[in-house]
Amino acid sequence: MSEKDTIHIEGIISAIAESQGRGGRIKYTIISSNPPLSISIETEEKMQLYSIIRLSYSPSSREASSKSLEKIGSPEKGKAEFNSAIKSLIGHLSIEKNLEAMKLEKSRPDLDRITDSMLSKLGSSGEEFIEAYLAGAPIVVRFHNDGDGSTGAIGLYNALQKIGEEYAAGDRSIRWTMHKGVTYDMDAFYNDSIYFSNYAGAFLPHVCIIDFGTTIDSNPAVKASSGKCSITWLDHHPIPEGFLGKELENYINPINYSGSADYTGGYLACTFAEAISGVKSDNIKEASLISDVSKYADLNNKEALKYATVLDFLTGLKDYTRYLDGPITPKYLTKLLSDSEKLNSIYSYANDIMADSVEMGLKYGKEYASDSGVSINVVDFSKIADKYSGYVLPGRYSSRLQSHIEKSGSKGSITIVTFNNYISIRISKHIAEGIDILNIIEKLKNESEFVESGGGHKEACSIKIYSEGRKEVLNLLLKELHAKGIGK
Ligand SMILES: [Mn+2]
Repeated sequence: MSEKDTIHIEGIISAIAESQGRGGRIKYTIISSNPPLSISIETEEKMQLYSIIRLSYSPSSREASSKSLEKIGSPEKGKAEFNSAIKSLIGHLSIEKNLEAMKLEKSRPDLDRITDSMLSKLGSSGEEFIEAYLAGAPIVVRFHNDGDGSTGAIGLYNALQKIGEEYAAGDRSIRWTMHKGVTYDMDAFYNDSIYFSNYAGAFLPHVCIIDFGTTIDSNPAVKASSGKCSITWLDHHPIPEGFLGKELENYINPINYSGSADYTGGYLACTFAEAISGVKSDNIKEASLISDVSKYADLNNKEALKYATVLDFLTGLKDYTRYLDGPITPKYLTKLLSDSEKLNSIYSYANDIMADSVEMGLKYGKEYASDSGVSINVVDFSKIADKYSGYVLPGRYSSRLQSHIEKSGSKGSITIVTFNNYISIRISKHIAEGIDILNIIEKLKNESEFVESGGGHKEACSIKIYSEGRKEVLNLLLKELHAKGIGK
């Protein structure tokens, strides 16, 4: 660090993290109001939370000198001044201005209307999140392992990069985790708790959940998190009765703001990210709509379609290490999406595999035609899983197969894909009402001891079964459909 561009900064210690991995060194985060900055620095020196300190800092190299630390004010004094210091720093992000700009945005009227009704919530939750981030609280971001969840993580990552470039120096404690499954369960919570240990600070540690978790199975972790960490929860799934997460201060779901599940999780997280940073991620947002088969999806947006296909492909792999040389993080994905050669090659590969597997499904599947032209196609997914081990999850596969059948001139279709203890069902929109598949599933629950659970939407749902009863459940399901005059 050269002497000549060094300035002296005064600030308040807002976070202390001790870690064995640092060889006895302690990481401190310091909030300065002038210049507005959050600095993380490592030293062996022992200091107290809220102590006021002076240190030398080089704006050009964005480095602080750990040798220069000097205590100049007591923790009592620092604590009394801390609130105005952090508010002054956050003030520079001009979240209010971002929200105003978003209000004027009218490129997607249907979606903008929902965004508008969420704006003040996005602003207040965003402010809490970014306060914790800049004050050095450890953060875990968990994003769902699909195109929708990963677009949300990318949007948030890009926002934090921009804010970090302007207002933060030194390492942040943030971990990005691709999350399998739809529950924020106790395993995940314990895992996060370990990451949060050895930390003391002005704010609680923070978990950000993107695009999953709205189920009563998350309730134990929601309860356990109370007082231990704050949760910013960005999800768009239907809220079941008794789900405790919806009571959390920073639970945001467009369903509660005159929207529906078609306002996707990734779209929501990117909008949240825009509120705190002003960074727009239009094609990434659009990709989330395509990935989640939202009614707002614009399939003519070729760039977004490419992103969605590639992200769906990579996040659905059982073993992505065969394709990538690093873990799936938003940093990695951002780099990949901007590398057009790599992007194009994965895109065409993903399309080829999908086309092959759809062809295979049609070839080996069983078709039940009916006079009306509506057909039922039953496909055993295990053959496809054998061949393309690791790619294509059965649920996503049934969506693709269904849309392929619909496009090839059918008058309507019911696609049934079976795999292990799972049956995935897709039904064409115009016949879904008459079939009332959710009612059929309820019937099957009573009729067969092999049905464990089931549910979803009228056009897309699944049944969890005990695999030894697959044949029985499938036959009962077909019988119900035949009784409605389909496939017989
Ligand atoms: Mn989603």
